This record gives sequence, C-alpha cells and structure tokens, in this order.
Amino acid sequence: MNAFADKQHLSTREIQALDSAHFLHPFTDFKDLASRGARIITHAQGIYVWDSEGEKMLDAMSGLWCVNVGYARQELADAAYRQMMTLPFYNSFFQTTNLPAVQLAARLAALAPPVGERSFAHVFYSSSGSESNDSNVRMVRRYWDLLGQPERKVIIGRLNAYHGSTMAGASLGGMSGMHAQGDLPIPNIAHIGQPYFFENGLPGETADEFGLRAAGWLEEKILALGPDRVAAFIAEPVQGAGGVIIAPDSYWPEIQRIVDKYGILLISDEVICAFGRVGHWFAYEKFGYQPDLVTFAKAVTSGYIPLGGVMVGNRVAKVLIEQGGEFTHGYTYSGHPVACAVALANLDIMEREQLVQRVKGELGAYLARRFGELSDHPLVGLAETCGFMAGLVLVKNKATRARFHPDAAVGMLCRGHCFNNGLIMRAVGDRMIIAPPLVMTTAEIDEMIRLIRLALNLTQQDLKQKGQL
Ligand code: PXG
Repeated sequence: MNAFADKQHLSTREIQALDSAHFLHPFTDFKDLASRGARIITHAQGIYVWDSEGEKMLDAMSGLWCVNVGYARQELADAAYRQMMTLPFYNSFFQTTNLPAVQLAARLAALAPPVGERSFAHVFYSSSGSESNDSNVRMVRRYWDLLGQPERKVIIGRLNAYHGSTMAGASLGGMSGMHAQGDLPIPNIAHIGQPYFFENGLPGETADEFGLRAAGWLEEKILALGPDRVAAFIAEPVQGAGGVIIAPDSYWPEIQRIVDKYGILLISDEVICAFGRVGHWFAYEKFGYQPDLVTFAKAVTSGYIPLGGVMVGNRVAKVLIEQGGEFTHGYTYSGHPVACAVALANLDIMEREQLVQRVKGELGAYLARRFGELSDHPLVGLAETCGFMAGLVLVKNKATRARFHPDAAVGMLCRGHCFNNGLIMRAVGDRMIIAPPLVMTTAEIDEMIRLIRLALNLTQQDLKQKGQL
C-alpha cells in the first residue's frame, strides 16, 4: 500500500473495486475494465505522474493534451483558492459579469492575432471542447438565419476528426466508432476525407499534390451539396485524437481559397493545438489561414479546471451583436470566475516562462530532431512532429511501407511496453503519438526518446516471437 491508499485506508484493489462498482469511465468497455481494474493515478509533479503502486511515469501526453505548464504548479492552486474565497461562482446570464471572465476575454482577444480581415475581439465561454463545438453549431446557424439564408445549415467536417462527444461534437467529428452508436451524425453534417498523405497519397504523388487533392474534396462536397446549403467547414489544424495527422503545406491555403470562394465560415478547432502546442498561441497563425470561429479548451487552464470557449471573429460577432437580439444559448458555467482566474494564472506562467516561444524555437527544434531520429528504427515508417505534438507509424516493412494487419493490434502492443517501462504514450491504430508538457527540459526529452526506443525494441521482439515480422 502506498501513502495515498494508506491515508484513505483503502488498498489499490479496494479502490479498483469501488471504481468498477460505481464509476462508468469515458470511452471504456466497462466489463473489460472491471476485469482488470483501473490504474489509480494518485499524484503528479512536473512531467511525471505516480500510481497507487508507487510507479512513476513520464507523461508524454500532458494528461489528455492539456497540462501544458506541467503538474503541481502552486500558482494555479493559489489562483483558484483566492478566487473561491472572493467569488466562487456567479452566473453571467442576467446582465451580470465577473472580473476574471472579463479580463480573460480581453486577454485572449489580445493573444489571437488578426489575419486578413478577420480579428477576434469576442469570446463565448463554455466548460469543454464539446460544448464549445455545440456553441459553434448554434452560432453558425444563427449567423446564416440572421443574414436571411436559413437554408445554409450544413457543416462539413472530416473523417477521423475529433470534435468532442456531445451529439453535435460527435457528429462534427468523423470517428466511425462514435457514429455507429446513437444515430449519429445528426442531420445537416457532412464529411470529407482527411489529409493523411502517408495513408492516402497515391504512388508517385508528392505531398503537396496530395494536399491540393485532399483540399479539393471540400470543393467537391460543397458542389455536391449545393453551395447555398453549406454553412461552415470545421477542422483541427493538426488532427490530434485521430493520430497527429499533419496536413501537407499546400492544404490550408487551398482550403482558404475554397471557403472564400463559396463564402462559407471556417471553424478552427484548436482544443488541442492552441496555447503553445504548435508554437503559437493560436494554431491558425502557424498555418496561415483565416478562421471565423476558433474553438479552445484544455490548455487554456492547463487542464487544472474545466474551461472552454469559442473565439468569435468579427464577421460573425458583428452580425450576432448588431442584428441578433437575444442569443438563446449558454451554460451555467459560461464565464466561471474560478476557471477564468486559473486560466489567467496559467497564461501568466506561459508568458513568464516563454513556453510558446520555446516550442517555436530551440526546444521545438530539439524535439523535432530527437523524435525524427526514431525513423531509423526498423519498425518506424514515418516519424514527424509539429511543435510539441508528434506521431510515428509502425510498419512491417520500411522499404515497401507495408502496414500491420489491424488484428495484430501493434499500437496497443507498443503502448503496453511504454506503460510497463514508465512512459505514457498513446496508440491510435498503428500510430504512436505524444504531446508532452511544454515545460520539458532537453534532458527530459532525451529520457522520453530513450523510453520510446526501448518500447519499439520490445515491440519488435514480440512481433518476431509471434512470427509477425
Ligand atoms: N475538439 C478537439 C480537437 C479535441 O481534441 C474536443 C474537441 C472535445 O473536448 P472535450 O473537452 O469536450 O473533451 C477535443 C478533445 C484522445 C482524446 O483520445 C482527445 C480528446 C478528448 C478525449 C480523448 O486523444 N480531445
């Protein structure tokens, strides 16, 4: 028994039994988890987490893509405490507001760079990425209604995209497993293919040729639906949950050309990519496109407390404000004072420690170099980074790029070796991905790369033993 379990007078097994008796986990096969027992994470510090058996693990996933400033930052706890003692809650529905929510909105507006004719002076708050994308659907439809084009309802997303787990979020996303449950997608959502060159590039096609072709699917879909019916296109700058899918350079400029040509709104879902993850406060800046709405959540508070929202660009804000009357949408916790106070303290840390600049500069380059070196491993078909997110593809044969059969569950095999050796890394099919805290040192990056290589070697050994290599 470790100190935590001791203090609670509960052993690991007792907590696991309570867990499976009462707690239905997200995205989980409940029966399967009950048969194994969940790992109990007890505490965390910096880039490490510990479990109830005392195992220390390097968290290369920043919790769930969110703990950008690392764990156990006293300042964030202090900010929450101070705000709770001053004003733990008040709503912003009935002509009231609170200082942290106002200050945060103004600060986010200042951090979101204007692009072309788009600027971002306004924020609509929620408590999560999913809720924020539901807000996007409501705002987009309201916008077109107010402009006298109510038939513009269809929002186009991409296959293998993740936009959350509510009815609208799961519908906008393109995860087939999610659509298979509960009659999704909801009406008036359509999907196009993802810009995944490694998987979908044709023989002889360059990455940029593929990028143009993949962007072209948007125009084809708009024309098939009828341009007058299309309200918006939503996409992640880099697909996160889909496996860190980084589009070729040619992709975003062509997407911009297409949305401009048909006058449809562009939604940049930056729940993962904002707040330094790709070396910018907001990722649309890196890729040079001009969104009308920007979804954020997760790292706005480094995950210390739930907060999300939408940066509402001037094109939409002007119509909603000047022509809209009451917008009948919002959440109890829209502009929650404690969440906003923690976000402000989180931005203070990020600015003081220059985390965004570190990722854009030397530290990002160091990770790119060290992660890139993994491509010399016999199992690795491709290893690529974008700021502080990275992915590699496990392949059976480097030369032919032959992939493993999905039944081999090669990603899960590798993930098992990561966990057994003190590294939290995620598997998405045969892609192994990381999104480590932005506070890592070069020595910690070296340790992470060493652990990834160890897991790759053990996976290779296993596959050889099973006759799959
Ligand atoms: N948009 C994007 C781009 C996301 O990555 C959401 C919306 C939804 O956010 P909330 O806060 O409602 O969860 C996300 C969330 C994974 C994984 O397995 C990724 C997310 C959530 C859970 C698991 O990579 N991203």
